Amino acid sequence: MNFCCHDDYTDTGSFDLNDINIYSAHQSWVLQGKPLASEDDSDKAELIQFKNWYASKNALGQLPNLSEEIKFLPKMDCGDFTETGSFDLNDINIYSAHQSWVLQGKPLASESDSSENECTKFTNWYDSKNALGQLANLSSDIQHLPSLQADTVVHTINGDVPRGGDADAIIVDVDAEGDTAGDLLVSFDATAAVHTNENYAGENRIKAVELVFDNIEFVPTSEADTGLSLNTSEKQTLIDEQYQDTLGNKTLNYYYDYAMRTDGTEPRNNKSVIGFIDTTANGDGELKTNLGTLVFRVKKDNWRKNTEISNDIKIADVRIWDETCEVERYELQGGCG
Ligand SMILES: [Ca+2]
Ligand SMILES: [Ca+2]
Repeated sequence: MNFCCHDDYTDTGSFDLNDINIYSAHQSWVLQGKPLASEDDSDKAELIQFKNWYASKNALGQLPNLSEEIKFLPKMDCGDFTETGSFDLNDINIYSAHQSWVLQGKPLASESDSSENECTKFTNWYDSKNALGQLANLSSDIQHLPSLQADTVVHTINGDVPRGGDADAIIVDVDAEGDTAGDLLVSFDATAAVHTNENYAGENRIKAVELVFDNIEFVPTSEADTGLSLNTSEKQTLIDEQYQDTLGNKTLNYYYDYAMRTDGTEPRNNKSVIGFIDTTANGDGELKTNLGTLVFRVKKDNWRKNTEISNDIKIADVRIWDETCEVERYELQGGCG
């Protein structure tokens, strides 16, 4: 999910009743199979089709007046607040309640919520109002909040996610100071991985990651000490201690034979791939949001530049596998548009 969208359908820079009416009507339009107001609309853009349909229903008194023009349609990535893969009544209730929460100055259900993330604050407030019978029951959990076009982050239940993912999805750096001087650092924002299959219906789990370098060789100093470690938002792990293949063997996997490259297209035996296999030790992979930002560290004795090719340290290819592990299923996206 890269949130390259927003939930201000009138483009006014704020949430108001028009937006709720549009959101709610749009959902019913989608559920009805996107009926056209007239046959002439069949080759028009979806926004026009919806606007004309709304106007036709409004003329019949079946939809409320709007005081602002419809400028954007709800998009699944942003407008599916429960992340169930479809628009439903829960989403309408969340959208509507969120607007009233914002208008009230984002009150907290309890003082102890002040250190919680924004999505949790709203969820707890919603629950407190629901307990009083003032807001409808939800049958799915709130996963992220509505956002405005100017917002640089989207508030999710796991914290804030930059809109469009991290612009520098892969950052390669060499630690210059202290005990770790000379270590190779690779930072990878797992939340910026967007599934390439539009019909993917999985849970956005990442099973495995391979990073292909053009001009770096990795050098194991011993079988036990791979020199590789991995930080996620929750823990630091030495890769050789944590990750095993399906036979229970350690999977450092430098892929010596697999990774022969010269300029990123032609094979050459320079040992340039890190295989980071099985984020959950033979499980189904880990949720992108749980992985957060992965930081790989390669100790200074365990890598060297192949200056024959270039002095630049760079990653040529990123292969991110989903829980099926059958084909490459994600690509990194930074920024929108
Ligand atoms: Ca608006
Ligand atoms: Ca939903």
